[in-house]
Amino acid sequence: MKNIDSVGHVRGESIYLDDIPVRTGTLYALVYDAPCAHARIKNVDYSKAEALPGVVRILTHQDIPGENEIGNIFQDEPLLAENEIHFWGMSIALIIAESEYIARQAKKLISIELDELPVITDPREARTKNSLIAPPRTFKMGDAESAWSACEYIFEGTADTNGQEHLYIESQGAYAYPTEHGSIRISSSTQGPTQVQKAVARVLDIPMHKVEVDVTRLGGGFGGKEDQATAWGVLVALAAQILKRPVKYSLHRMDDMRMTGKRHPYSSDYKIGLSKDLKILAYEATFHQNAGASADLSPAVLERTLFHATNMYFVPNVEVTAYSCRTHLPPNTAFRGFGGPQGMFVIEAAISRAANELGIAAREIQARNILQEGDEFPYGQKTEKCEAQKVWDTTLEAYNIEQIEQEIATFNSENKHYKKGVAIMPVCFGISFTNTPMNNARALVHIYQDGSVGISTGGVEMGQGLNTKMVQVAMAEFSIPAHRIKIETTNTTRVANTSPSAASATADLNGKALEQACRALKKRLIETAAKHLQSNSSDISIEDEFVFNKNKKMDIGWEKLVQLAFLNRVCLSENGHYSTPVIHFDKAKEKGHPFAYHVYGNSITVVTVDCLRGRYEVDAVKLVHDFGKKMNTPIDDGQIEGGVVQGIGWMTMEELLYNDKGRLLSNALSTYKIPDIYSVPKDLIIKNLDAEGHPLAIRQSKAVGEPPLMYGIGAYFAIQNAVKAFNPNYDLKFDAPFTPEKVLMGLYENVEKGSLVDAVLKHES
Ligand code: MTE
Ligand code: LUZ
Ligand code: MOS
Repeated sequence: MKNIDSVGHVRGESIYLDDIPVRTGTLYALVYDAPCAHARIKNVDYSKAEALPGVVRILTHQDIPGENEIGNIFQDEPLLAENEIHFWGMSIALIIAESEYIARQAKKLISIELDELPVITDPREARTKNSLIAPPRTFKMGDAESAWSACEYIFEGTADTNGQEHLYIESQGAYAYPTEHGSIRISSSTQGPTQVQKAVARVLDIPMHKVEVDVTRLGGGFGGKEDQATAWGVLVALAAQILKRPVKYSLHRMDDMRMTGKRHPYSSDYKIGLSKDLKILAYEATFHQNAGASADLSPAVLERTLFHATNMYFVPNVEVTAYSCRTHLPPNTAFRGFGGPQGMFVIEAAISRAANELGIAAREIQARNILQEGDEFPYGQKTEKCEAQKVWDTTLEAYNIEQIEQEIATFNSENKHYKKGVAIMPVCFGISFTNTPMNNARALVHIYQDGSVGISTGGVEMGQGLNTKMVQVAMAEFSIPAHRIKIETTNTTRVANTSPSAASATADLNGKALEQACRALKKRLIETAAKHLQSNSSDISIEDEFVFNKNKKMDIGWEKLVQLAFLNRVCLSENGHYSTPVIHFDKAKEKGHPFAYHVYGNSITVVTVDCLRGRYEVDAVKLVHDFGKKMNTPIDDGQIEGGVVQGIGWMTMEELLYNDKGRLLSNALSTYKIPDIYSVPKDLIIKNLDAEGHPLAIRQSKAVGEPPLMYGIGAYFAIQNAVKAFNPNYDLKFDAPFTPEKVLMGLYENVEKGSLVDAVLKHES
């Protein structure tokens, strides 16, 4: 089934936040944000700005009727700065004007006096200074300490990954207007409407029932709108409440890039120990997460780093510790993979280091340590329906890894200035919010008198195809075609207390809630038909829009059936609720069963490096993915393609740069390079693993949103192998992204007289 939104997107008919027709009297908001990263505020002079015609009001923390607090996990994040600035771009005041242009003019008229304070941008420095968001966490299994003595080989090192700008196509924004009885309605580009609702209630000091949040769709979220859409929703609500007028804010790209948090950069240490036959006997890692200035979702992201620290491998002795380090960067936040990719990069780095030292291909180590059925993860959960070995084997066979390696060897021996490299990147990703209580959802279904169906769920469509999957669920349950079904906006008054659309679990959680609602309605319809036909409910079914009695088609179509029910005063609305069974986690012991199931996959990445220029191209990413019983091929394959390219971008070209004063230098698309059509692998092949799926996945179709991003990690190691093929003296470094500059440096380091590298440098042909 095609994505139901695709035609609207292509024609420009889909209604994003900035397409909502503007109401009469609408005012425009603009944040006045901090011009440095850490300082005490001595004085801010708004007088000139306030005097500008068209400026309606400038709001500061003093205008907040409730709490000046939007922190979710921890209460450490003011909406508007009070006496101190914690990061460059922190909101200090909100300018409200008759037009956006006037607001921008006014912003230039504000002046500030500051006492600058020392700035920390590096997480290791933050740890040394004990600047932590929360106490460190450690996951432990077996006894790494005593396992070292049994290891034949031990390797240690560091591995760093940089952050990543979400670059959702639609920037952050919100639009609020006051309604009756002191209530407020907010349209928000958020993955978490309830988060916005809760924060508005707290800041405005009104009950949640007076705050309605509505979301039509997002032009991408990628985690950047899980928690960080909240501030903008609260700001417009604050202004609308105080001024009793509609207030809108749609961020400019550079403002969005400067003021919002990103994927967390990590700086990590690893130690890996192997037996003579390449079994990983012990693994230790210490992760330093650059959390930025406040907690945001950092503690949850940190947790997922630990959950995925051993990726798709079984390691009997593990000790991994993670520090969430408070720095003076914008608070970093959820980003596709949610800390998982940062953890996986480190063990892949450790394996790559070991393979390099031992003079073998990394895959020889990888292959010896694949998770098996019943193996235990360091957090206590055991694999069940484990597809790891199967997905590993299928990938290597289906794409003939030996032949790929042979072709690369031949190419490299025949080409002096171009070298190819290959890497294998397996992925094992746990599905569920790691915070167990969040794993619940609701859906509200109305069947109207004409047989058409309206569905509301707590899930937000952000391009991932949720709405289409929800239509498919209802079609299957009712046995009716798509045109009878409409997916409504996500609205806190129709579906309350939602978890954000995140953790790749949106279709599972909301789809299962929707199934519950549809099944309850269908039961009532079947009872109606049974009564009408004087038959038994157990003999009645609905197939292809018709009632069947004892497998015989009756002259009762869907519309007639709905009419019958309505005339019999049967309730045609239902609210479904779902909470994931089985899962639990004990943070005191750091053990439990946090995930409903795992998604498995494996990929082969081949790159070509231009050894004169340091540039590279991704020739191919060939993968086998465990979709379970895939319910929508175009959507799920689209998720894989997007995820792979986004992962390659993170690993190879997207380079966030802050100066030592904490100012973002890569603050626009001219200085922050993202993948374009030329960065897409020339060959991207997706094969479905032949698998049963999992009963906790919606219609056995496993979650697909985040896992494919981690295939992109393969690009880092493939480039590394190509660099090594050119320059055998290259010292392995694990410091993503592997930008062309870094590649060039690697190609020409430690040059030996008489070597190929030396010859190239001397222009010898
Ligand atoms: N795909 C598109 N097109 N746009 C997005 O914003 N977000 C990703 C992924 N795929 C995203 C996307 C992230 S971070 C998550 S958690 C999942 O989609 C969320 O949707 P799901 O739970 O329905 O998979
Ligand atoms: N968000 C969250 C997530 O709050 N908890 C999670 O476990 C999670 N995992 C992935 C992405 N977002
Ligand atoms: Mo995705 S990082 O769970 O929004």
